[in-house]
Amino acid sequence: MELGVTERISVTSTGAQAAQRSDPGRITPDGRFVVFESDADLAPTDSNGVKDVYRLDRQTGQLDLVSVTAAGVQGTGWSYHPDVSDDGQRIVFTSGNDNFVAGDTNGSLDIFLKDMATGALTRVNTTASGAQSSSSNCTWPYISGDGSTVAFSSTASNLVAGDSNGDWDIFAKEVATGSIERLSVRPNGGQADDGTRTPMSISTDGNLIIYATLATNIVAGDTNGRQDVFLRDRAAGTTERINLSLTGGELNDDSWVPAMSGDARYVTYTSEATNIVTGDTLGERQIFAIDRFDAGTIGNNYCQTNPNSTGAMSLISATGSLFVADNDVTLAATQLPTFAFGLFIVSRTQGFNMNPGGSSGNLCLGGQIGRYVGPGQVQNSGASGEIFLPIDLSAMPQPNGFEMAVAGDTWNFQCWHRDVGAGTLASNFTNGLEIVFQ
Ligand SMILES: [Ca+2]
Ligand SMILES: [Ca+2]
Ligand SMILES: [Ca+2]
Ligand SMILES: [Ca+2]
Repeated sequence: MELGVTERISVTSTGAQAAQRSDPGRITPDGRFVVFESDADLAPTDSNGVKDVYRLDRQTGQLDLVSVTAAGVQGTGWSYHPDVSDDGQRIVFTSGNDNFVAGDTNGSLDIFLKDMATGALTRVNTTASGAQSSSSNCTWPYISGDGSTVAFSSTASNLVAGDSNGDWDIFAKEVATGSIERLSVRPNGGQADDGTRTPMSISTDGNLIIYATLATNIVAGDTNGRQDVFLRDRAAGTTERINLSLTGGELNDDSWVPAMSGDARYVTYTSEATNIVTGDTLGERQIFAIDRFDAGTIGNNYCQTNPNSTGAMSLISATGSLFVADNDVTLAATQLPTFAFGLFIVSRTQGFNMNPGGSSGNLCLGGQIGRYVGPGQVQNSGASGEIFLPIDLSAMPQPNGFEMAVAGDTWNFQCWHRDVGAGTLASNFTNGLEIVFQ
């Protein structure tokens, strides 16, 4: 293993050692910019003797004081908890200073946004019309990777209409329009029955936010009395609980500190629950990860099927990843008659053709229909009555040759199989399976 090079970030503009402590910050995805807070006055423009937010450009070595107005006015109190957009140009932080913007008379912690390109310093925990938040603290800001959205926690009751729970909520502010919405709400917009505070995590485009809360009324069936992890889709107005057990049920202990990749594919969280994975007998805090696009079973079934000779319905399903780049999809046909030959068929188009060619089943594909008939692809269902086929998404069989599946494509699958009939070559079909690739 190669060790790589470690550099000290929290140094003065001239590279000298800081006189006081510095605390954790954030780094842009390209590794160029690091934002952090420091008790030490690291830059020549910083003479206030209190904690400030800094940005280091690791490419040029330039160190900038962030918690300062465009006119160079320094804060008199602490500025801390920075977060940064992916391009390093927009930085948010918490501050108790009342001299950064005109009209800051709430005597409370506010959230500020620094535009490094223009130097502008603005307050973002405001109502849609720009009024300051009531005398309640706002903390722990997070900015989306694209710099469009700032999320934070607050007990303020005046940021949106109808906030009467007297408790912590989380909010999202649109930088461009000034609009603000409460995120810790029920699907119908109703209030949560318990408070929500950070940490949380926000997707690159600002649309998806994950957070943890003890509230029991965010989703139906939350009866575990434990803190759970929720995913809010702002555009869809939906919220789902995503820390689930092996069987899709509730966890038996608390979960905290959710974090999410910018594309919202990967989520991690800490939990003491013992029913998340098999063989967990520890009962201590552990870290868990979810691949939201590798949820085991993928795709959606459609189309009517008819019972086969066993009396059961032949069924199709798929496991793996919805991401074409992963090229990880395995088709499965189950509940087939035993020791029956079968093969999978595929089309971009759905259809419905009842009892084609005298089959007992129905063809659920239309348009150009390809068949998986390559070496080893026509299989015998054996004693289990099942057939599995890993497929190559770069070579989807079609009548005129192979085609490549790409993100955004919809492909439909079905399994045709032999069945026992009255001395004839009877056959049947599974139901259909639609997969929309990402
Ligand atoms: Ca300072
Ligand atoms: Ca204030
Ligand atoms: Ca509230
Ligand atoms: Ca719960």
